[in-house]
Amino acid sequence: MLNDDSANDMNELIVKPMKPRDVAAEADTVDNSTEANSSSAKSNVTGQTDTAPMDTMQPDTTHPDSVQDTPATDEQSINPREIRQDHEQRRQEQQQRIEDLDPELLIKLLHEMILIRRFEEKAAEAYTVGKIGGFCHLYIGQEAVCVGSISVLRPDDYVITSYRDHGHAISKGISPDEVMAELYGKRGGCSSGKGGSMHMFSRDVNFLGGHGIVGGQIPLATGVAFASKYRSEDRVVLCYFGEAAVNQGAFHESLNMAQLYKLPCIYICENNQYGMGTSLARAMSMSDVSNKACAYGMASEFVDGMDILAVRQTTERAVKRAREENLPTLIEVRTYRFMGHSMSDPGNYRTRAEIKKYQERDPIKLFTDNLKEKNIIDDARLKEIETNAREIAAQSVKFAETSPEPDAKELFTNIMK
Ligand SMILES: Cc1ncc(C[n+]2csc(CCOP(=O)(O)OP(=O)(O)O)c2C)c(N)n1
Ligand SMILES: [Mg+2]
Repeated sequence: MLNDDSANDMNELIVKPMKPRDVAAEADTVDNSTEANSSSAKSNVTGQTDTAPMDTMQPDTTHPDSVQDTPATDEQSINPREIRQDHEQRRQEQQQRIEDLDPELLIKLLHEMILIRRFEEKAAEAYTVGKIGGFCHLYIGQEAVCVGSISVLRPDDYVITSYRDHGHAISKGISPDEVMAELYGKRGGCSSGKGGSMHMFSRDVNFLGGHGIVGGQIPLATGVAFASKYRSEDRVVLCYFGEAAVNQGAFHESLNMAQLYKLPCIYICENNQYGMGTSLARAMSMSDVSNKACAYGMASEFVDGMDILAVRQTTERAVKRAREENLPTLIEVRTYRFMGHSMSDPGNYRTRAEIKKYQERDPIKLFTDNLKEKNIIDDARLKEIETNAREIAAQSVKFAETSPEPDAKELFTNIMK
């Protein structure tokens, strides 16, 4: 059990009743730290990830995006038996899903997750030395969500998300070069260097942003789904947002309209359990997000966001419902961000033990270990994937650094007059 007020908030949040499919999330009540040592030793892929950015980042606590809340809490108790059961269950569930899928697809999914991880580590480095300015919200820990869900889309389907958008942009098909150049504010960026981290955009690949207003993208997605239906295009919209956006009126108005008008929109709540420095339990009266769909008679699902194949399967069902029946779905994906809210977050509101517990469930590590166990990849192939991802990430930095600054006259283009 956790042992102070803020920790109790967290505990209350994670032991809420789950639907049968969600058993994996129930194990959040135990600490995995004993597993930490054995599991990180198993993988080269994530072993290098765990320490690098966490230790090198120096948060700017004077930044307006800096978050301060509850002070750090103590260690949590450990129940090795529950930890083993939890790990075993997660392992078995994903291995069953692996059996149903084409090995090359599985490898592609792993490659994409690793690429996004390495890309963001490079972005963090560049931010730390002042080459990237402004806001920068990393997605590290949540990669299974965008990669798993976007993998079931057609290229002409739409994706729209919040400011935590680097992973979604890459998954939807914007090149890492263009995403990195956008982070650098350079002309080669996908928004010509005028948007920065929070405003990735590409009409070519139907990626409609990158939005800084919490929940602002939800009514936009609803409108895009309306347009798709109105034009009989059978294109679906994946709309991502954090759990804090669920408290916005725009979320409720959008779900009501989407169900009423039968729109092909899939609302994906990436519940990483914190809105800046505030835990979900302190901000939401009824924290079962997927249940909120009941108020609108909408289909809903809850899924473990650390299992890429579970996310993929759930989204596949929702896409079918949207494409074939013009019906929306609310999906709650339980996930966790390993880094601060943004690069300026000193992270005083959660313990190292809590972060470590979730790092043990790293979606890349779970998937890598399972693919190895099922003989889909071996160490040599994994090394190849890792090397390739690092090369692409390094190349994106070169591209961004050599890309020209936007022309001064660009200050007066693409603005409302
Ligand atoms: C309308 C609005 N209110 C407040 C903010 C400041 N703000 C930026 S991010 C954030 C937290 C959002 O958390 P969540 O929706 O859970 O997404 P996460 O950052 O966890 O991905 C807040 C309150 C904002 N950008 N927009
Ligand atoms: Mg959140």
